[in-house]
Amino acid sequence: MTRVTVVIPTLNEEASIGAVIDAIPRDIVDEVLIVDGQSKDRTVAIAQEKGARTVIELRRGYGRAYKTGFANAEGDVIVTLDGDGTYPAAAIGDLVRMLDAEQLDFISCDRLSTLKPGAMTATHRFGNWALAFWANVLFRVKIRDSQTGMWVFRKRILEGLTLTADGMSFSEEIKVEAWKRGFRCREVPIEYSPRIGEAKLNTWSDGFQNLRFLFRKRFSRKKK
Ligand SMILES: Nc1nc2c(ncn2[C@@H]2O[C@H](COP(=O)(O)OP(=O)(O)OP(=O)(O)O)[C@@H](O)[C@H]2O)c(=O)[nH]1
Ligand SMILES: [Mg+2]
Repeated sequence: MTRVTVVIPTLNEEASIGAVIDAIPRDIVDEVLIVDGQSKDRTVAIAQEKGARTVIELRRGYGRAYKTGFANAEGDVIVTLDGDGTYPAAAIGDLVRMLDAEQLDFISCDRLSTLKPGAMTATHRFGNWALAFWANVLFRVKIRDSQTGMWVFRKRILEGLTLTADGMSFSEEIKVEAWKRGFRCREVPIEYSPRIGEAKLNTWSDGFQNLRFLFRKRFSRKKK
């Protein structure tokens, strides 16, 4: 039997984390693992009340939190989500079944194909387009939504990926790596909703950092 772990990094998501965990289908998901960056609010208490396992990662960063989460996940299949209510947890069952039925290694959930007005600002839409454009040019891949934070993948592929980013660039890096290392990857459209609670992403600094990261990764002399 395939075991499924949902990993969610959190930083002050008390307004939404309870509803996010409640929406996860427990008939298919064996473990919900919260990687908390020492939230100052009730995020961890709420997650524990809802039956999630929690680990604390004091080192800052979205990518850092995921690396810790993946190392602690018990499942053979890992599903990722934000703690802010933007991703459709209810779709997890269909996505995991698709991974198995189509014998895929990595599904990246594409927010941009079916984006509703209001779910993403025009600036973020442009940033997403620009970052995907450069990822595709630099790494000769074909990814529509390079920044989505919802992925469904087999844990074993992590051994074959070189994941260097500790910040927000982790999201584009894991996709570029999965695609270019020859794993069976697919993008599947999902519905994306407006965020609940305060954003941790800084549009301009994270946007430029993600762009710079792509160039650095591509042209770094170290063989990665
Ligand atoms: N543990 C941990 N979690 C983090 C950190 N930074 C962000 N997160 C969490 O990672 C998830 C993604 O961060 P968001 O702020 O939603 O970033 P985003 O989705 O790019 O931006 P929005 O579109 O505004 O939601 C959220 O659940 C955050 O709480 C961090 O440094 N440590
Ligand atoms: Mg988010």
